[in-house]
Amino acid sequence: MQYKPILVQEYMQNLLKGNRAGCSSVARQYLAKNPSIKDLYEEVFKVSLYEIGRLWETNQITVATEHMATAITEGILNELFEQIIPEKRYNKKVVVACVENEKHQVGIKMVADVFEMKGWESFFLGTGIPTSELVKFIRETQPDILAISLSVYFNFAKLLKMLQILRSEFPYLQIILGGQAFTRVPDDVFQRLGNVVLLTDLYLLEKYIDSINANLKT
Ligand code: B12
Repeated sequence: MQYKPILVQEYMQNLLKGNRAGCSSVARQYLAKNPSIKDLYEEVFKVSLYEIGRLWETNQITVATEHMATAITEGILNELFEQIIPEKRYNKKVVVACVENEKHQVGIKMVADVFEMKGWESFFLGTGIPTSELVKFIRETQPDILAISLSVYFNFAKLLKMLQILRSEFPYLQIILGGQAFTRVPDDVFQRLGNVVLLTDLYLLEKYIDSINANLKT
């Protein structure tokens, strides 16, 4: 019997019961079989939170249960953090943030972690950062990349405004984008954003970072 579907099911059951220790145990069992935290994020945490979203959207669980499930998963991400730092470090920095008014931060936290796994220094700003403050932070930290997340499509106009400001302040800054909202963005609209890279999951992100790291010295 495949272990992955069983572990996803167990993780979901523990999430719905609010059993944080049970969720932690499932994460450890997964890593014992497959020691890839990135795969654990994609195959267990993301799949489960998408299912939580479906249950919430169809009124099968309450908002409180959805909040609890998200908080437990964020807590486990933090627990795993010390396991993800590799010995090989590059002198590279990424600032990781959400579009203004965006309240979803689990996906972008995973993005920050993948950069750390790949030897980069990541600055995770979470949600609710006004663009003017982001601009100040970028000036201070001088990152090599800015990663931005957008989950809800109704914030797309805010993203456009944000990119306009960022481009005028930092014309050469590499910007990468991701998040569920982009499944709803038609290609021609995305092309108009210009000079940004869209990466829809952690596998594509890993390939993208690997291609940069291949040309770097530690
Ligand atoms: C938890 C949750 C919330 C929490 C978030 C708390 C938190 N701490 O993050 C709260 C309660 C705040 C919330 C609020 C809302 N939510 Co909500 N939420 C969710 C839920 C259940 C899980 C989100 C999550 O963590 N997913 C797991 C992560 C790992 O997945 P991810 O974000 O897609 O990230 C992956 C990729 O997209 C990618 N990625 C993401 N960002 C980036 C960035 C870069 C640079 C890269 C490379 C990759 C990348 O990497 C990740 C790994 O693959 C989803 C369900 C779902 N399908 O996700 C709904 C969902 C996202 N929410 C939704 C909605 C509608 C809302 C509300 C409008 C509800 C309301 N009426 O108030 C508000 C909007 C608030 C706002 N202004 O943003 C919809 C969005 C539909 C859409 N796309 O437009 C969803 C899909 C639920 C649904 N099925 O309807 N939500």
